[in-house]
Amino acid sequence: MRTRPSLVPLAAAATTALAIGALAVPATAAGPAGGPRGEHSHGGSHGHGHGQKHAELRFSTFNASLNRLTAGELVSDLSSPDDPQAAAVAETIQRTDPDVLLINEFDYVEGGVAAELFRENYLEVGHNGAAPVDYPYYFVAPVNTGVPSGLDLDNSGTVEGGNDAYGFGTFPGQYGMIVYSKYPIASDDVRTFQDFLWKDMPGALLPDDPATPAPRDWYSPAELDVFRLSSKSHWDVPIRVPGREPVHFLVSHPTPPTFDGTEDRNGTRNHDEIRFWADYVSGGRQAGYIYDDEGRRGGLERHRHFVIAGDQNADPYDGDSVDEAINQLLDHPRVQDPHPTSTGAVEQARLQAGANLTHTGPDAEDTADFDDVVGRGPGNLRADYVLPSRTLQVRGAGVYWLPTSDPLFSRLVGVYPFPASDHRLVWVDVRLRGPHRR
Ligand SMILES: [Ca+2]
Ligand SMILES: [Ca+2]
Ligand SMILES: [Ca+2]
Ligand SMILES: [Ca+2]
Repeated sequence: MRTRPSLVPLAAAATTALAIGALAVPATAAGPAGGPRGEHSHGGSHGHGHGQKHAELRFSTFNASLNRLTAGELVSDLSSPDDPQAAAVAETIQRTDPDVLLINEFDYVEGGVAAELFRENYLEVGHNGAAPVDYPYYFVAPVNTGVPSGLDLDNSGTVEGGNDAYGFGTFPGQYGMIVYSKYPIASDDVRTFQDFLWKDMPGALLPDDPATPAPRDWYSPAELDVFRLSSKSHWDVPIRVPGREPVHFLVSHPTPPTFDGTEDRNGTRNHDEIRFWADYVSGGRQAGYIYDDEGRRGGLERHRHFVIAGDQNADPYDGDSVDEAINQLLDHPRVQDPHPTSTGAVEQARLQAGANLTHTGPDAEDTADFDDVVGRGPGNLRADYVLPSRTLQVRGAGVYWLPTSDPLFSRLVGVYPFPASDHRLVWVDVRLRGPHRR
């Protein structure tokens, strides 16, 4: 374990304090007093910053399975510090110590109630010798999962249940997401894309009902008039790093490309949910069709720093996603892929065998431990991504998939049924150059 030198000059810290006072915090965000910390240590291999010339940040994504079966259950579980799964998730976060973290599958609760309970009762409490971790800032907002559409979206003949919601879920907010940050969030500049309509994406892969001759008609015109592209939401959350240009944390959780029929309505939606960020970071005309929930049009300006994060539910080689779905990001000229790996994924692919034996993608890059029985599950996949813009210098990357020989394996990683999640935390360290670099 290495200690990272302080990243924040004193003068910049003072600026930060002013910025906190200026935060017009919407109901969806919170920013109590307290700037970025000074020194802290990281669990993984980690480069050093260089005094005050560079800032180095660890960005992470973690599908933490902090979703529950009913509304209110997550708040109930997080209200006391003794939920073993939440504790394993928190310890995983503490041992990897991200500066900016997206958690997928964290039920949305109004007023940040679940966000604050998890922070106070789990993240700020050390687990099994891991140091507590402090996130003075978070952003959370409503999602489409579990919100009834009132339409028969799965063409079952009745309007009911998770498949007829705007995104699959059995109550509003199930499988939501949250961003935690050690650095201030530019709350006024956050953009959300919960309401963006799929039909408004040019060339959308609208699914076809194979039983009719008309093309792309799985959804009726009336359904397409309200059908939202994002199965949860897409958020552009700008992170303020003192003395640097902000880093736009672009987060989402595209729907799994499964649980459908030959029309592949979820596979095509997954593809276009991923395409949304590809177009967004292209900017200019390519992003001209995009509008946010406040009606502002367009994508990201050129030369902006960004980090795309989330469970994209798409592996570049294996699994059920539409071919090329994730390559829209991996091959994007403004995006770099640090190829995070682990030794645990290699070991589990060998031990679990089954579908893993026919995979063409590298086992070392897997991030999710799915069912391996051939014909029943896809095997282990690369599903979770942290993809920085080419404006950022990558200093390191990894997947927190420990090998069985690690004493923490059974408590934090394990095998099905998992102690924390079927997904692994992915981290990427990036360096932001100082403003006066020659
Ligand atoms: Ca239905
Ligand atoms: Ca048709
Ligand atoms: Ca597996
Ligand atoms: Ca694999």
